[in-house]
Amino acid sequence: MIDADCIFCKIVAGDIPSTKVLETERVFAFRDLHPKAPTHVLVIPKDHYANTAELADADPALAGEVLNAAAQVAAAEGVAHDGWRLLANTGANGGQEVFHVHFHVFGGKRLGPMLS
Ligand code: IU
Repeated sequence: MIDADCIFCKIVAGDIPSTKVLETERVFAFRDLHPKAPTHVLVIPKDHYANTAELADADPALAGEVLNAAAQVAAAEGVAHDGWRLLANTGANGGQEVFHVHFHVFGGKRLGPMLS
């Protein structure tokens, strides 16, 4: 399921360019345009779900695939050993700005207790 107005759906389709880091049958990962750490990758399901709750409710197996892909990204980026952060802002109060569910993979530096 694709949302024609969604920017991340357009990235998955290749209609908007991105720097791809990993792709599986149902998951896509690309570099964040405005990185907040040396490694900053967004991991998303190709199908459109607005947020983490929608994804988990509709397709828990896919949520697991996204989590697995995030760990693969961390390993491929060389940050798995020193540690990394997985973050999914959810909803307006959670700081979510793009309403296609995405998981941020941060790494490559010592992260503080919270990213503001
Ligand atoms: P948020 O969790 O919804 O706040 O994060 C959205 C992220 O998507 C943010 O870090 C942006 O820099 C990033 N991003 C991007 O990488 N490419 C885009 O075309 C757009 C946003 I729009």
